[in-house]
Amino acid sequence: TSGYPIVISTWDFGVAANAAAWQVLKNNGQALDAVEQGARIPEADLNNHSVGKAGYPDRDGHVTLDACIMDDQGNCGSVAGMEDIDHPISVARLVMEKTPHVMLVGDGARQFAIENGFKAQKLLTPESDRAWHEWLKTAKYKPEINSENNYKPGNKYNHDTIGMLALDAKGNISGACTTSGMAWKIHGRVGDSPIIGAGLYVDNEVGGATSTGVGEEVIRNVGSFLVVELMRQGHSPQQACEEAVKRIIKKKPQTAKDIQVGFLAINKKGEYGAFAIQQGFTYAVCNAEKQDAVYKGKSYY
Ligand code: SD4
Repeated sequence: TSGYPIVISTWDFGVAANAAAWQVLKNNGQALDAVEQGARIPEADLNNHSVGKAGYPDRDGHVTLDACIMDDQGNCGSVAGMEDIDHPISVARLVMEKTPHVMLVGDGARQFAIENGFKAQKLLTPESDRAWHEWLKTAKYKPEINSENNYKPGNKYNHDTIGMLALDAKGNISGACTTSGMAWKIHGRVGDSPIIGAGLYVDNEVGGATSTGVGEEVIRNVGSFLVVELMRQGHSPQQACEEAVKRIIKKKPQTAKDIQVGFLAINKKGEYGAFAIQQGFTYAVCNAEKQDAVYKGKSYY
């Protein structure tokens, strides 16, 4: 399978996000606009507890959001640990377009968003608040790395960070990644998702990659950059994702047994691939042929 325009996203809830991105791509729109519009869908979905509004909070009850975006020119923007703002992907884009910087964090990101017209609002929903109180009953003083990363096949909570990659009608690639991070994380913890090269990387000469799962292991291995570099060296997207997952396992075999990390990648031809440590990683693909395809990613275990 190859060709473009095309948009691919992590997890089955990527279908709805892809549909929004497709509205842009099918009308000859730019990949950058497509991934922003796509990522906004799960950010606004109150049933999704790992992205945007209604995301599960950190152990102190703060919903802190992470997102980044990267275009075909190598421009990128990112926000991390941002509170009270419901569309971090759009703030990340503004960081990219309106500032000389790549990354804004915490209060500074929030303030920048408000200065640019975003409204501060409460992101913790009653349902997420209940889940947090439930967790507090047994709370261990460290984040539960697998609490949201529930990769068991068929599990209805199989919802996670969204990473999205689009190739537009001109063959240009952009990507977006947005998340509320690990549920019950230590306040201030930042994962891979807003870090260029870790949670997302795009090189318009080669392709793009994004990741989901336990961000610490992805950061350690600069995962998405690694996938893109492997494609540059001639690997297919599928081979590149497999190689990057194996690198993570090789570095920390004991840790890797109990966690999930998945990569999703696309190259300039519109060929795509995915691979994860554990079973249960799904991804959504949307092109002119079929708009709502969901595939099971292959896995190491
Ligand atoms: C993180 N990779 O914050 C993200 C979130 C995620 O399962 O995918 N959690 O580490």
